[in-house]
Amino acid sequence: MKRLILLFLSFTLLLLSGCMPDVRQTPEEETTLITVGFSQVGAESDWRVANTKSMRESLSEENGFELLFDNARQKQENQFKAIRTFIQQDVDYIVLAPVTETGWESVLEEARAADIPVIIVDRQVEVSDPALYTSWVGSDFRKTADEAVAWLAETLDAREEPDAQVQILHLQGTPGSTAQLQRSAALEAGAARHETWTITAQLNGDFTQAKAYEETRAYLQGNPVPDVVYCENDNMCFGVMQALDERGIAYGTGGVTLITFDAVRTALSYCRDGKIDLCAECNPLHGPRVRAIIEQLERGETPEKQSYVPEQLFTAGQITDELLESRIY
Ligand code: GZL
Repeated sequence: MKRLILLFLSFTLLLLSGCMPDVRQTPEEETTLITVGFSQVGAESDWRVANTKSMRESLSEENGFELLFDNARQKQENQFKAIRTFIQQDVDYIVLAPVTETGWESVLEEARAADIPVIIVDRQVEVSDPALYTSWVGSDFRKTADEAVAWLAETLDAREEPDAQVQILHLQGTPGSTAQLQRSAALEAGAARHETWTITAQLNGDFTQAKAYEETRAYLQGNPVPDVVYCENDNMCFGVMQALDERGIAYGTGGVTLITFDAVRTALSYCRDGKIDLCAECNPLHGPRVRAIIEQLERGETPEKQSYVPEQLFTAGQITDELLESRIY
């Protein structure tokens, strides 16, 4: 009896803490809704919150879906648990936003064995058999990052002393995530092409403002102020700004050059105000494409294996009040 009470209490605690995936409300035979289990990375950034909102709005009941959502709190283990729970609940589709690229073989094999199609969104998975997932929706991370590095090269070349040494502080996102791997590779390739560029440190900010602030604050206590800070997402850039503000260090126009990825509305407004020099967009609005893919599958059609969302670079001159008002995220 004691064990039963303990079991009930632990299940209740898990449920109340939000650490459990949503539970299917209607048995398969009693609903016409398409049941989708969505394993989301977490809520670490403004980008992630916008991504979740886009998925919820597209995979809504009024659009014919029952969405079971799980927030993995940036832990792959939690995503494994969520996917296995979705399989047990016999969902019609699984959507996975993988926290990192590796380690997905066995759980995707389990989904395939259960005959549940898996759609990958945002970051990519590294699997031996690409048939383990039906389709992927996301960004061309490397292309956008190469464009951001090219912008930095052009900007530095236009300085009064184009051959002066450049110290670059690099704030990296979650290690092993596609966004981190590709954005880091672009900067490292840029530094290899420009002998005056030095990446002074690569700090892991885990795509969060708090960790980026702590790492940058500690870095500044023992190192000279960098010329450039390359932030692999906006929330880490906000943390860097916080640390620079604390020391009264100017940034943006006339100060430390700040480059950031995502281009959420807050970052764009800083960019318009000359506080951030470049915002490289990373479009989180995957919901409509995932809905379209599922509807294709429901019609017996074969969706594209990969589909890229549109994005661009922003500098101050392009950012008007109208553009800011028009932004969905
Ligand atoms: C990019 C996405 C990254 C964002 C961050 O597609 O994986 O994760 O750039 C988010 O804001 O945390």
